[in-house]
Amino acid sequence: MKITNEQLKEMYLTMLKIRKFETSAMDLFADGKIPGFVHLYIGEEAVATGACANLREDDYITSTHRGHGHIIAKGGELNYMMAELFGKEDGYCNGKGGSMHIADATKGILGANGIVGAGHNIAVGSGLAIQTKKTDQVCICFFGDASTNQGTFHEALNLASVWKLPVVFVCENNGYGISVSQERHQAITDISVRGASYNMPGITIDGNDLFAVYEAVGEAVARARKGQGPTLIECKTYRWRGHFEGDPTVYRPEGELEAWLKKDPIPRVEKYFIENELMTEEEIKEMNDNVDKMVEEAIEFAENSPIPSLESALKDVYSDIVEEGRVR
Ligand SMILES: Cc1ncc(C[n+]2csc(CCOP(=O)(O)OP(=O)(O)O)c2C)c(N)n1
Ligand SMILES: [Mg+2]
Repeated sequence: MKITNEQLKEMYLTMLKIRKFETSAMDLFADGKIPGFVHLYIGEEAVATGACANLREDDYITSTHRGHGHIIAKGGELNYMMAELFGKEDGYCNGKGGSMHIADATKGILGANGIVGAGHNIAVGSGLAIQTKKTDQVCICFFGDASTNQGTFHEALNLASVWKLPVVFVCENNGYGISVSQERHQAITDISVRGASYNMPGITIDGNDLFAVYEAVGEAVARARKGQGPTLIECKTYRWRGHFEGDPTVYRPEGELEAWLKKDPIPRVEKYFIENELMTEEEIKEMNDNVDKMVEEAIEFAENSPIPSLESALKDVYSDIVEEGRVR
């Protein structure tokens, strides 16, 4: 599949946004500015970016507890995201949801999700809605390796395949479910083999290779749009940080992180830009500086946003009224 230079630059920009948003969230959490839990996506940027680059604004995604990257890649607003992480009134959920509940109906972002395996079935529901409405939209379902041991994963793949739903299942195999390594939580190496049980194409790719993700998901999205049904794509990747911020990561074998740091997806794209003379070092630096500014602005927006009032504590708790994409 051909990628234009403009598309590639756009994808690079998205990866930078994710990396810098997450690095800032890491520092802000350490400084005590962000309450609750944060699960960072640093190191996995190529998956969300390469996958979502194949989507239109009216397509859907479902996300996970590690959702910031998916949301940014599908066009989520950094300001509202950061304000939500801060627990502030101008956040996506008015400060009541935090990192794991960010959704944006205007962008087809059907929500981050703190329940492991819950996104699979939401994706199937959205696929059924698309099929019923007879449009050519698709839904990408993002999920982790450990979630493929949940019953919901199997139920979702089964129905999506039987009904030929326009869902692309994108597994982010980062090698761990919390502190439990993949070989300790399942007896297979390649999760893509699980597609065979449902007569669904399943492939394994290098999840740190932006081009590979873009192409594999692109083909799956094209099949889904034509009504040819779902695909399971396993992206092998690694989370650089602990499961959540504060996790001491004592369970990692020595040298494992260091080996994966060498496979950083971002410099790989920069190298491509330089080697193919698509961007100069200066242009790359300028783009980095611009993204730094965007994230700084988001932090300022979050800091200036008020803490939700006590009177609003019970407001919207059961509401599903969506206005401008944000739950009001
Ligand atoms: C239904 C359910 N069971 C258990 C948990 C606790 N839990 C939170 S994240 C997680 C591991 C998820 O691992 P994986 O799916 O590989 O995603 P990753 O964190 O690696 O991105 C578990 C068991 C939960 N949130 N929901
Ligand atoms: Mg995992």
